[in-house]
Amino acid sequence: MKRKLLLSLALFGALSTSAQQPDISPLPQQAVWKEYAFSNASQYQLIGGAKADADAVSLLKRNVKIANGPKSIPITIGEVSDKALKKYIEKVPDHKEGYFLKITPKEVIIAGHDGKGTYYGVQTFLQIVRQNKVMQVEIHDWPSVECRGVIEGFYGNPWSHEDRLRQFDFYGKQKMNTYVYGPKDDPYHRKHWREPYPEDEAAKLKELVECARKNKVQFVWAVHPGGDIQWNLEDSMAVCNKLEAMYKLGVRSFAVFFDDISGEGSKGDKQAGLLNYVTDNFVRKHKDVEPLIMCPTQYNKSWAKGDYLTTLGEMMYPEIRIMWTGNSVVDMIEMNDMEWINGQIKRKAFIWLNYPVNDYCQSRLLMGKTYGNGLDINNMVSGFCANPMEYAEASKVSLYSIADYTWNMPQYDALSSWKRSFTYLMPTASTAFSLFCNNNIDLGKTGHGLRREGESEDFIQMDDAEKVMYFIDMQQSANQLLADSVNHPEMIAEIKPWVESMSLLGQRGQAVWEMNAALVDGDSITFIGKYKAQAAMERKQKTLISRNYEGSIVKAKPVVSGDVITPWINDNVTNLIVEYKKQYTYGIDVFPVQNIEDGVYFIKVNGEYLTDAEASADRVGDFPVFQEKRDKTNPQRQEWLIEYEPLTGRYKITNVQDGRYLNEMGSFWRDKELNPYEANWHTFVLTKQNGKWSIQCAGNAGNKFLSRNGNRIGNNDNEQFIFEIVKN
Ligand code: LOG
Repeated sequence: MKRKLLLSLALFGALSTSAQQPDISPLPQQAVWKEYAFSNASQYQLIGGAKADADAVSLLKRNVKIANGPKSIPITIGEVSDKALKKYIEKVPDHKEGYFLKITPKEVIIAGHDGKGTYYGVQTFLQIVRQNKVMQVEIHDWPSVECRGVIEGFYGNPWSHEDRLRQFDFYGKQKMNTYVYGPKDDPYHRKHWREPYPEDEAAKLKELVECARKNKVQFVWAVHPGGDIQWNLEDSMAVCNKLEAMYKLGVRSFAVFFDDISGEGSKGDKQAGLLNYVTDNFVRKHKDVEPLIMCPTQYNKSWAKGDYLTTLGEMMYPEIRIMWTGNSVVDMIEMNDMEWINGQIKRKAFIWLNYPVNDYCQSRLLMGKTYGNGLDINNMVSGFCANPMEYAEASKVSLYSIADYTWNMPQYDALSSWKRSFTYLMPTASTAFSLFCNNNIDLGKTGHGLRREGESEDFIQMDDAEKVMYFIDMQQSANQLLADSVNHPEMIAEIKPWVESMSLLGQRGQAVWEMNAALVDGDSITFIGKYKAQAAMERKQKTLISRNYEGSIVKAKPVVSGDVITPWINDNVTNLIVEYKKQYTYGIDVFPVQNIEDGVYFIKVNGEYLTDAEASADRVGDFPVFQEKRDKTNPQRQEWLIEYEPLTGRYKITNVQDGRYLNEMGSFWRDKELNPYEANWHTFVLTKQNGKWSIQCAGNAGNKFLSRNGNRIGNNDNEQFIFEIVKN
């Protein structure tokens, strides 16, 4: 009884002082909160509205009640240069896009450094008056980074028109001012860059540009000509013509991309020449066009060689901005990275952050916290844009934090920003959404190497009983999210295959538990029944497909908690089967059987032999290739030992010549010390159909299939029965 009383007292204390202090995002630079000012049912009277930024005023009018009356609270609004605001000149931060906002019981002041500043002041005001009780406050606020936002620069299904409209509304609210348009699979951006957009698409782009403008977002349209550009006047003019056509649709800022190309198009001096030509003949011909942005071919340090970057730095007009992804393609950015690149290009790099983009790890959603970028680089960058996932809504978890980070870098806190995003994005299902995000964090192993910490963090610490509860929670949260599609149809439609997978994972986890209990109880019938149910759910998980519509460029097979809970369940099922087989014979034919005998085999595709071509024990980063002919000198290079691995119930494949195992990428070890053999990573599921085999990764290595890729063996998402595995 006593304890209860104490608790409610504490709660009351908290309520009276800070319950109304709202979470403002992005976090303002300086805010001093005081007591209660007025109720949110108040009505207001505008002063200075005629002079003030029109978008700011219309935003305000759309969201609060404006009426002249004795009880109306006056809002003085405008730019500091306006007469009505002159006396606040000392209060308004001397920063582009900054603003001063003051709320007292008697009046409200919204004073922008400029039009965007006023607009952002209104956005902050609206977040505050959404509370029941509006608090008194004085806010001085300005952005840390000049260009903040998003680069739609991924491979795969470009965002839809509606996705983009919703994004711009979100950017306006989150004070992000830049959107770079460069979806790799828009043919008029890259492949057919010379051609104009068809009329209907042009009309949509025009609408987008207008919507961006209203939300104070600079719409930057990018052309990607490097794949086939000729370095002649005709093509230089073709670039200008295309940009001119986009100008007519309302675009006022442009970019030229040369990423992911090779050959003639990748020459630095030619690229610099083109950018200067376009500046002279297009940009400077218009009074209202911003300096160009260019994405270089060597856009990260690991690819930098020769004098490419310094040539760009010396040759290109200083106002042209140059993009940079960091030390590698996918990397977080720190101070010394900026010092290095800025020295090379003699200007401040414009960051293209390859996160949360998942076009190279499509089975995973990257919805973890956005961490790892330095908190001191704001003066070293000319812009900071994040490349998102093709899942526009799901990307907002990270983009919310990108807004926080770029607006107020010194005070950015990755964890609290991440948590705030759940309530902001999914207010009616934030707890379920939080659990979902917690299980969709890491990328797994990819060629780019980035990993993200914290996946299913709570689960790892839990004891057995808590784990069962967690599985139940996964299933229930999934149901809640699916039901919340009433409130958030777009978000749920995007993440649905992952949500369904999470539900099945939760149910499989519960089944594992029941199998374990049945084994302890000596109940073989229940054990087999639960095993079958679990296996059926696993099969169902494998049938889930994202983006499964006609015309979809990329379809994905969802993986949830691919590094923690999925392998945990798989390993436990395998161990339980091993235990069961020691004790019982009832029903054992339902388990996967050892379907190939241990022994030495050839692995062939289309009659060609998988070969450890230049075997030598100390080579690193090595991989086998397919060869047409039998190797006469070292026949063992083409022989593979396939062995059953009892702990995992899968197979290990090693080359007979030098004993190196085949790993989940279809390569040999990268480094003997760093990548020693581990059954959880390096065993495969072998399945036979019509005389041919599929070889599938499992355990910690995910569930991709090995396939033939050129003359190598690689992994991908498609089940392929292409391997002939034949006895020597
Ligand atoms: C592409 C980008 C892609 C990303 C991640 C740049 C500059 N270009 O390796 O379009 O989304 O990596 O896969 C890239 O990052 N190439």
